[in-house]
Amino acid sequence: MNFIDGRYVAGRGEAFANHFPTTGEVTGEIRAADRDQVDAAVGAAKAALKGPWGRMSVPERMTLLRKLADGINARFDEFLAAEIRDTGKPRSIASHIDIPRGAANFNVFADQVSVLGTESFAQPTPDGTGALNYAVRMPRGVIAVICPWNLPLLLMTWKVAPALACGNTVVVKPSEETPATATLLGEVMNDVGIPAGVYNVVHGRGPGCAGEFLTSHSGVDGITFTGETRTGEAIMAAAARGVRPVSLELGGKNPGIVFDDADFDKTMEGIGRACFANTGQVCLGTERMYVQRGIFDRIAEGLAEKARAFRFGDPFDKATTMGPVISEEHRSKVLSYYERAKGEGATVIAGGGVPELQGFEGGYWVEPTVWTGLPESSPIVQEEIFGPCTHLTPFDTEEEAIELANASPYGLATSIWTENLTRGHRIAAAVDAGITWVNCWFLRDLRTPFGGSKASGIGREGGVHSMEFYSELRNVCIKL
Ligand code: NAD
Ligand code: 6OD
Repeated sequence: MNFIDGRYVAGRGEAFANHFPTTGEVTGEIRAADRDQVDAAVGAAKAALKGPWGRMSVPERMTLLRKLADGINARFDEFLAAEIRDTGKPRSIASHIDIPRGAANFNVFADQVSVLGTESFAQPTPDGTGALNYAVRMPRGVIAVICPWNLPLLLMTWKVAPALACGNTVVVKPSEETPATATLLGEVMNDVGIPAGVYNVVHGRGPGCAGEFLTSHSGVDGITFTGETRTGEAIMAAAARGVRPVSLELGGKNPGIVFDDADFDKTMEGIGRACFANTGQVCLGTERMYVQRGIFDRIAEGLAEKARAFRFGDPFDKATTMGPVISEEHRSKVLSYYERAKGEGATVIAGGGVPELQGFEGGYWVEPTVWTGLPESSPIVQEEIFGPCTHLTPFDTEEEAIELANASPYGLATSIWTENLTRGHRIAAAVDAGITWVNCWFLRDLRTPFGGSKASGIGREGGVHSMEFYSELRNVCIKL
């Protein structure tokens, strides 16, 4: 159901089936919002800016944000089940990452807005009186939030929380693959007393559907998007009409760099997650590994062992450690790269196919896969696959590793594995990436700038950087 102006309404647009990726079975029908319903959602969000929400003090908004975090935690199991049914991800992941972070985002941005200041300048004027300049921070207005399917609640609240903290209202368009948690959050919004129209959800696909109706709507004052780079280009073009600000968190083909002196066990634990966590469907994941020649064989074999050790199955079962990919369509895409790698003569050191799973034959399963032996020009090494797979290339010198890492149109994230921290700092400065981890991966401090370089995005969110995007500074000059 769409959630517009505080009420659930059936969509009047296209209807399509929602699937459980673990088995492929149909779990429900999604009725997309049509253009009029998107218009109604934007209208409700616009009107809410002028209602009680627009008059609320920062402490009042902070209190509501904290209640949202508490509200998610109070219904943790419902959010967990909804996320698992939409994505098929194991509960070990959803219960440790998706749902806790979905709640934590509201607390973090409640904290952030509490210390948000502006600048002021006082100086004499030639007539001897002086002038005081001060900046005031205003919400931008109605923010369109367009989200992907890989970490649905986490990535949606990562944008909704700071947008609300700054006093905006939002219209969310979740991925058509994962509508459930955004919908459920509407109930929590009502329960904690968020005024109607502040949080709206419209469902549907992107091009020619709810996504495009929303981003092209003239009532939208800013657009924040997480998803593929190509979609980001379309959204940026839509935002150009009306000169609306955009924040784009896009795709990646992230390199990991392992040096001979790396701590083997810690590196294996880290790169095992970086390559395979969430079935490889993490934008920060490592699909290109560069490994110094002296440790190459050990790392390759260690990673292959990790790949072989995953347990597939029912995501609600605590023993399951890897789920399927999100959809039949995405599986076809991932498997097309698996076939291509074989065709190009890759050495497949683990996986490369589809696991045989009794009882889950209709699900969208792929094997975690490790390759070596392809040239850097191969699409396997150049293009974002977004599956549980990685290609390993040996290198000899630090300079060579930097050159290989940077030979990509993307620049989202990298991880560097070495016990020589001087080298860690040096390489961090030389690699084109918005986020560099040294001897860790996806270790998050939500106050830090998060975003990509090159084709991986525009802008930074996180901490004060989110506040900058979701508010506008206006200057006032007073002649004293
Ligand atoms: P996607 O770009 O296909 O879709 C994302 C969202 O955009 C969906 O809600 C979709 O319906 C909507 N959309 C598609 N076309 C649109 C259009 N023309 N106008 C308006 N909305 C439109 O991405 P996905 O397949 O859902 O997610 C996977 C991608 O997201 C990967 O490329 C991944 O790297 C990227 N991603 C990036 C980050 C990051 O922080 N940089 C985080 C997660 C995922
Ligand atoms: O941790 C986050 O805040 C974040 N935006 C993670 C993105 C993960 C991409 O798949």
